[in-house]
Amino acid sequence: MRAKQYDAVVIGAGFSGLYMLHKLRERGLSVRVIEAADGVGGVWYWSRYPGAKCDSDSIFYNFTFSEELYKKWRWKDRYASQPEILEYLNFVADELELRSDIQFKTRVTEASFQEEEKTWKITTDTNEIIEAKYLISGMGCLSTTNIPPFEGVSLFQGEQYHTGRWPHEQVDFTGKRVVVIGNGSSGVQAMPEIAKEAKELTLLMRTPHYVGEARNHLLSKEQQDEAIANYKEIRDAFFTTPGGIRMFTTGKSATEFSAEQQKETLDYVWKTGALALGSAFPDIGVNKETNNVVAQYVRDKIDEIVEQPETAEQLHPDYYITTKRLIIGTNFYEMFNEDHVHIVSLKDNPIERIVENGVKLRNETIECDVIVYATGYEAMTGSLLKINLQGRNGQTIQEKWEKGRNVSTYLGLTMENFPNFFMITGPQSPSVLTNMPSAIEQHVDWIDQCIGYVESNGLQTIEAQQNAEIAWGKQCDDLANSTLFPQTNSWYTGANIDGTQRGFVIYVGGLDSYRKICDQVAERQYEGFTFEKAFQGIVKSSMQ
Ligand code: N01
Repeated sequence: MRAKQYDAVVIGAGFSGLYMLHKLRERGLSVRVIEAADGVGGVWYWSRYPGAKCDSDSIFYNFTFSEELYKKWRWKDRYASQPEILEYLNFVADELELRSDIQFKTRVTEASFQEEEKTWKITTDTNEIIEAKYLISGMGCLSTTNIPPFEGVSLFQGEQYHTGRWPHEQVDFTGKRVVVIGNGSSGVQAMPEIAKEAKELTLLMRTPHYVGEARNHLLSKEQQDEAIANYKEIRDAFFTTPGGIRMFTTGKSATEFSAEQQKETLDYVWKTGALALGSAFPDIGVNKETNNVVAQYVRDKIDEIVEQPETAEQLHPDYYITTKRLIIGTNFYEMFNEDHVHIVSLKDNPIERIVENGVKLRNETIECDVIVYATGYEAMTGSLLKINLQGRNGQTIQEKWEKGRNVSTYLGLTMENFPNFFMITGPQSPSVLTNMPSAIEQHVDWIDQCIGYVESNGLQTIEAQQNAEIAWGKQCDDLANSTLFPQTNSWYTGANIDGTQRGFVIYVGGLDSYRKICDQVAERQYEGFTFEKAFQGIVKSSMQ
């Protein structure tokens, strides 16, 4: 079979893939985006569970690279719902006329670097072979769903759904007994909606989490106009803030305030909503005292809201707040005051298996008609490890990363032995600690510039140097180890997936600092990279 040929193949048609396609096409390259779904949207195509919303203020949850595009769109809600975000991404695809270069219903199964031709040979599940000089992953960090390997899943006689692979048709919970496994962002958003219909709703909870208030509301015409008028400020936040988003902050440690002032500040955050529990006192991630002030505030709020003291106690989280992804919700704690909503702690009573009529725990069986797995994702590395990706000399990514236990990248963007391969929001970049569109724009812009450099210098390949990769890994580890993050087992550390424990693979220094580092690497003629030039052999940039 004759291979199709493109300059670049991009995997995934979510935020990352759409913008990457647009940039490379503007550069005059031929690009093919390969997408498994039958529409654009990435994770927002699949996560159709009830209550699914973003938790960044929606005015920041969009592209800012084009003022014209930004100003053509108006968000309806403070936090955009999944249907609205999907609508937005379809709008982007239409405005930029992207669809003709996207191949839907196709999954990349294998990609291997061809030493002689200096190209990537990409194989799909539709048995196509595509060759491209550049291969770019736009698969994101949270797209491969985690369904824990419970025994007996196929025996269950009722309905079963995963929040990250929700059916397109509305699921009717009316009069049904529903079990939800998991109370991360997805479970917390879905449960209050499911509780409105279900006869009984039981949360099977492994770890209680901190849930702040979202305070969603419709945006008024004035608020929409203001967002549009503030384009420059919004874009500025993408560049100059650690999270790529403007958040409320006092700019000081909680320890600099009296107990009354701390409470006043946190009352304000609770009343106004958003993820600001994590930003009100910027040392929350490094100072145990500050951390405990905010954590205790949430525990007190739980006691205030939840009427049954035993239930409130069960819901008390005890890890350092923000070391697992902070969650915001609507009516989450209030929901437990309803007679038909129950909570079962899995702490001393773990799930043993799924049975025909429900979930068998060590001490009891919870009978139900529907099981909702809100059990999250094989975060950070899952999607990349699913593809048989082979770099130089046939080295696979599974080998390089020791099946996810020893992740190693340069800047979270590239890897030694994998020339001309780029990751958008890959591990060891700021990714999930930021407003995702901000991180995506920065990565796509950098990759686009880098490809421009390779092309304009007549180079065949660009590849991370081993020493640059080692130094980057150390920088990421040192930064993470100066915070409280590694002290908690979480999906940040891969601890949610059996056997994937791997340390903390996110750059915690903030998107603003990270951007400066990436820009500096580019300004220094791609410091830390090696290039190959046709007929002239290998050219090394500095940092050798
Ligand atoms: O997944 P999660 P999620 N037995 O991994 C539990 C983004 N997101 O889909 O904490 C029993 O956070 C697990 O328990 P534990 C956002 O970045 C954003 O909710 O590991 N329970 C946990 O309670 C978010 O952080 C939005 O002990 C098991 C839950 O399942 C990320 O996606 C909306 C289990 C999984 O929580 C993931 O969120 C939704 C087992 N074997 C998602 N395995 C926005 O608002 C797992 N659990 C933008």
